[in-house]
Amino acid sequence: MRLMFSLLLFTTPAIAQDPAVPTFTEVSARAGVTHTFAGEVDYMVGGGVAVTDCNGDGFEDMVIAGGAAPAATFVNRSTSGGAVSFERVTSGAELDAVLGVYPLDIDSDGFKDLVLLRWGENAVMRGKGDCTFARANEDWGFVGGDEWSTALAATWERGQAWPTIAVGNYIDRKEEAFPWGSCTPNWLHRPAGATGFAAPVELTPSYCALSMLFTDWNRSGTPGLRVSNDREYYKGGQEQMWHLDPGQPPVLYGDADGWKRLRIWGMGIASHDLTGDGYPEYFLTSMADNKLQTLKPFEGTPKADFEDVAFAKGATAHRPHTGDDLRPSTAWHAQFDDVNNDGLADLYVVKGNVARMPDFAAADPNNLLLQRADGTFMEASVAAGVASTRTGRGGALADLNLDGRLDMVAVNRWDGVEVWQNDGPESGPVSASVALMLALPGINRDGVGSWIEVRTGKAVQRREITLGGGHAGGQLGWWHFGLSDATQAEARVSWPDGTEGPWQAVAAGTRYVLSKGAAPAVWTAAR
Ligand SMILES: [Ca+2]
Ligand SMILES: [Ca+2]
Ligand SMILES: [Ca+2]
Ligand SMILES: [Ca+2]
Repeated sequence: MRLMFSLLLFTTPAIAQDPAVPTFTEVSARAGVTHTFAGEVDYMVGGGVAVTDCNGDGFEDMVIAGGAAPAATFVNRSTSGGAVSFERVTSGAELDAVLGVYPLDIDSDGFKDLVLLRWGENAVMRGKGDCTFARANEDWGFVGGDEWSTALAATWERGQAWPTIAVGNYIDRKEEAFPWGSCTPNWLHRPAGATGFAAPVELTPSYCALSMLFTDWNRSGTPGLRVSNDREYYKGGQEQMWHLDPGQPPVLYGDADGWKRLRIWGMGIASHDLTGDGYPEYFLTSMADNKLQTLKPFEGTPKADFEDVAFAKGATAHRPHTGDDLRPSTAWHAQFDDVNNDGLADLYVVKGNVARMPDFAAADPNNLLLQRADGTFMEASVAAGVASTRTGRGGALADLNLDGRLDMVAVNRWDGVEVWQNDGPESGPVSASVALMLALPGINRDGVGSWIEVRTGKAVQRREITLGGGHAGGQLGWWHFGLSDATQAEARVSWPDGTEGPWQAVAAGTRYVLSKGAAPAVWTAAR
């Protein structure tokens, strides 16, 4: 793969100015999304949402973990540009004890499937294409185990026709009296042929993972597996990354790779190439200050040696930014995406106390950190109307009504899910976006592991298509790019096999399906 060592940053306006703040309207009840992540200590972590189109109409649907209550499926009934609207349906995914939900097309039949992470046996659910799902553990040889599963990442290893799924497991759930030091092994489910999984391999040592992400951090063409771990419960542990070379057993990154020990209360991973050098940055959520990692300067091939630039970028988000509770924050789901369509990825962080921990903020508002042209972040969640102080866990940014603006979801412990519709900035220019979906024939149809680039003038946005990270939930569907005031842009895809497509013209306000060796195909909603 040709690497881009471009130092071109996004076009800086002549006069430095703060980003436009979008206005969000809380619409949960009106939109028909009524659901709570319930349960006591067994459900102190988790509470994720899968956002994906499970019935092929192009509108993103949601499956949301319920903890002690059943998981819930909401089918999107919005119309293009209309009010966000969902209908709760019976999908077959109404299992209890669900902590996390991730979408992926495991059997590459074109229908999105689900992995349900549970307190107890995990389940893979085959999607039938109409937002119904059927248990497939037996058909696909998937060992669900009997652990406290809290994290997931998936990839298609080179040469494989079936995905590899990593599952993070938390504290030994039978050790209630003295859980410290009783982290259980994470599992790696690799393919056995083209139609199922082999017996899982333990990823030892394991340190109570709460988020995992396959990411090609050094653009080698083979992703590593990042694991973010909760220091509250491990002994002698740290953050981790695994080499996962095709046909080889997993090997931990260590001193020789440049890896440095870092201990945090790791709860969520978000990644995005913020600096424009072609390599992703990683935001790691924790308690108190969060980390924003970037590669240390290097010549030639990068080492896995990261520095924390959260303070310099204004992204520590370590205590409540509003209200009078001055105790430190507790952060969970995190996601980079461009909520104001100015071409700069913003950062959404969902927050909430573990339960009633007295040393941490009880009223802990979520963050919406808008990226400025100089790469620093500006807290805007109060102005945007999304500074929820519910006990947050999972979340998502996704365009739920296909109007070209990213809407917002938060899943809350002991409280209702919140959905906010993005109505754009109250004043100032209305910026446009383009939405892209990948389509490969055969296997890995959604192109997980691809990189999408979108170019407007000298500015290039780059996005790695990953499946995992966040906190206990993931997304697979449209990929959103803000275009500021550009009416035209060019898009290019580096596919998972390393093939780089050509730059191709795309127009603002339009949706495209990108396929290998074909012109971008305009996609139009039927409603
Ligand atoms: Ca749909
Ligand atoms: Ca499928
Ligand atoms: Ca932005
Ligand atoms: Ca929208």
